[in-house]
Amino acid sequence: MMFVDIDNKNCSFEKNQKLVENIRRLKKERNAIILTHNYQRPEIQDIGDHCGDSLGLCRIAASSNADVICFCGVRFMAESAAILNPGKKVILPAPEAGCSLADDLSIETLRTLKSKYPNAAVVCYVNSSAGVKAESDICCTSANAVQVVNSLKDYEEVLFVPDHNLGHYVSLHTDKKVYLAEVYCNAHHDLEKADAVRLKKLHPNAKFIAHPECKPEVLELADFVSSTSGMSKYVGDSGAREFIVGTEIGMVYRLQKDFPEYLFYPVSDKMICNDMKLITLERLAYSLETLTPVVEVPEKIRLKAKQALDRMMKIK
Ligand code: CIZ
Repeated sequence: MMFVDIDNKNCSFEKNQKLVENIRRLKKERNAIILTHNYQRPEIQDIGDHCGDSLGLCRIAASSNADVICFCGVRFMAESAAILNPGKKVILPAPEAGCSLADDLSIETLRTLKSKYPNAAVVCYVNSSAGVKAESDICCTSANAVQVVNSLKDYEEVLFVPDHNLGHYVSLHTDKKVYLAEVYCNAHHDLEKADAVRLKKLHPNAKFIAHPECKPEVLELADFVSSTSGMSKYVGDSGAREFIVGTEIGMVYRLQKDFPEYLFYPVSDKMICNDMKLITLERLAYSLETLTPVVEVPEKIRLKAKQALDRMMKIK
């Protein structure tokens, strides 16, 4: 029977070392690539072949020649890898890892919104189900959402789903009329303006970097608003040495690892996505050992969803 230690509390250093060795061995034997999202636990980020945001990981998945893509993230990310790589086995060590954005916008709701705004292009954030992608004209990530919307030269109106806050942020950077859905990322939307104000007072020399899934009143306080990949770039380029990080807590580990000479403060210790923490070394090892759980997308949906992802990938 599978042993699952969700909190990884029973893992001693020696046990972790053994698991790491096993994972490395299995990875070679299976010709697998391990892709880890920036919000994963530190030990999972450390063992990945690539750690990044969903756009970067999508691109790597699309160009990799591994036989197995082991996606350490949440379901919609593994689905995207499966959509782009029909000949490969995609495994997700925690199949129950969901996302409030993807789970809270049904295909039926999207169809209702589409009939309300028939002239609008449908732009769908990758944090969405394969079925929702299949009903959309083009996908975007938080790294390219503004670019994607502005690339739609034939449209004056856009229906942006599912994330309301990201869509609102996009609406401030385009001349198009943007219609929004009432769906939010719990981890980002729960961040309050008061949290940001308190941290800025505590660290007056720090730059506040915030994710566009946060509320508009939080974003107004930010020195820089961007996806996690944009945050990494900004930290490297800005010349500042201290940063208040307004996104899921896993990104603080990633930044501290990449920039050990700088200081990073989480804006709130409540910014945790529990779904992103479901993958442990044990579950990763088990997944590579058994090559399960496999993520598959029905072919009819896959082909339509792929069109929306391919259109996004063409935008540089
Ligand atoms: O696009 C992604 O991977 C997410 C969910 C956040 C980010 O900005 O990287």
